[in-house]
Amino acid sequence: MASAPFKKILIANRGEIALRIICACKDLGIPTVAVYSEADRHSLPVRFADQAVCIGPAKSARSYLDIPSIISAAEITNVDAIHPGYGFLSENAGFAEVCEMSGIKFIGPKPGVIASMGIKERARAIMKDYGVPILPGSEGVLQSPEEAIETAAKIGFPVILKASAGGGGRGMRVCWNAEELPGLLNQAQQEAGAAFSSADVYLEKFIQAPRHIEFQLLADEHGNVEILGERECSIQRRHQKLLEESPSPALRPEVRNRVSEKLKEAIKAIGYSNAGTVEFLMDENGDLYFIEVNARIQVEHPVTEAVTGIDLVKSQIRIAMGETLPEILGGPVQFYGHAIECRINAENPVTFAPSPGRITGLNLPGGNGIRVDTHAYQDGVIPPYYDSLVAKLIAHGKDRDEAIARMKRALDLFVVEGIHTSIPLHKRILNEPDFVAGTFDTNFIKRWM
Ligand code: MV4
Repeated sequence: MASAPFKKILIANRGEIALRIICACKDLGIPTVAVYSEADRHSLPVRFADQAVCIGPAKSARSYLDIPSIISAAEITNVDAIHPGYGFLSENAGFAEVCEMSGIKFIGPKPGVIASMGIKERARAIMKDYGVPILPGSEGVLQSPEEAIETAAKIGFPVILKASAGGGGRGMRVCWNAEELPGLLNQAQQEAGAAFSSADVYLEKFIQAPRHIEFQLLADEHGNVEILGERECSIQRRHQKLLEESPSPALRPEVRNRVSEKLKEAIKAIGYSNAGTVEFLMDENGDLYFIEVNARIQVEHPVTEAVTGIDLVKSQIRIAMGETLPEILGGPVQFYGHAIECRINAENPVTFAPSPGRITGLNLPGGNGIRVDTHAYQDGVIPPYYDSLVAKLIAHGKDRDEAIARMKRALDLFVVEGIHTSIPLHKRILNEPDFVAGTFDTNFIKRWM
């Protein structure tokens, strides 16, 4: 079914995910091109890609976000595809379109689909149309303070105002009564207009102590869709996830099955292709409500890989080459055991302040059930310009208890010297009774600190 296998792939990213994509390409026998900023000249992706091109100075705006520089690098190295990783240009519909116009395959959904999923209020309306549960809220964008008050009165306070072009927690306002609603709506619209070039705001019932649960999907370019279970992502601080696991300890099988079936239909109808994540909030009754679609591979994808045995990045590339899901998966998706990921960040474990610098000592754990995805090496430098992710530590076991035990063992053997990391924080989380019991929500870290 493959239209034409790729002869060379450019990776428009850095750090651990660039290395992860290089590994998938090596597994497929496809040569790679790394692009790098001046700050990443001595990084492992540069070393392990077949070719490497410097695309500009350290600042992302002039390197990893610089579309003309990346397209130039792709043209001089004669690649036939670009993998954007996560962050940077991964959900930039304009970039996907420029790739397409330059005859380079963008490894991700079609530009029009990326654009429509980026309009959160539109994604919400589409999901509703296909029977995916959404929270009660406004029908589309709010047109006036009066409409906001009327809608909020109908569904009941508290409500949350969200920027339609926002996402990931930016441009939101929680509102507790009708008196403060017009002022908060105005603030939300101002902020959205300044930050996202669209002042569109919508409204939803506010869930005060939700769990964050997201479904992984793969869709080929021939209309086949598979849902690869969910990830529990409630352990986070200020919208930065710290620890993720699969399956969720809180999701009832009946809810998982019902939502998966609805999602499959919606994703088909949207014409979504490649890998994607659909985010939900779980309320205190254990019910799920759609919030947004992430049209990219995510940081926490390895926990899904662990429990399904499916290589998601390899699947992304094969989908982009025109292969079908039945060819790629080779049978029904099967789930085994439980997986947990700890994000090891270069940061102070108490203040969370970034802690860039040189790694003077390093011991990476291994052993049964342990995976480490990292671009870190002895004497390597974590630059201050980008996110602070140093490594992802993934533990897999037959059940949640075994995964936790293996994670604790691996954290004990994980040594990073020269910079501060979140390793001590993870050791503490893994010993918290609420974490061990699986009884936590998105306020876990805030409540605990
Ligand atoms: C919400 C919510 C409560 N009620 N929507 C934050 C990120 C963005 N993707 C959606 N977010 C939220 N939306 C309603 N109707 C609470 C959050 C939220 C949150 C969600 C997931 C994980 C962490 C969070 C932390 C604070 C707020």
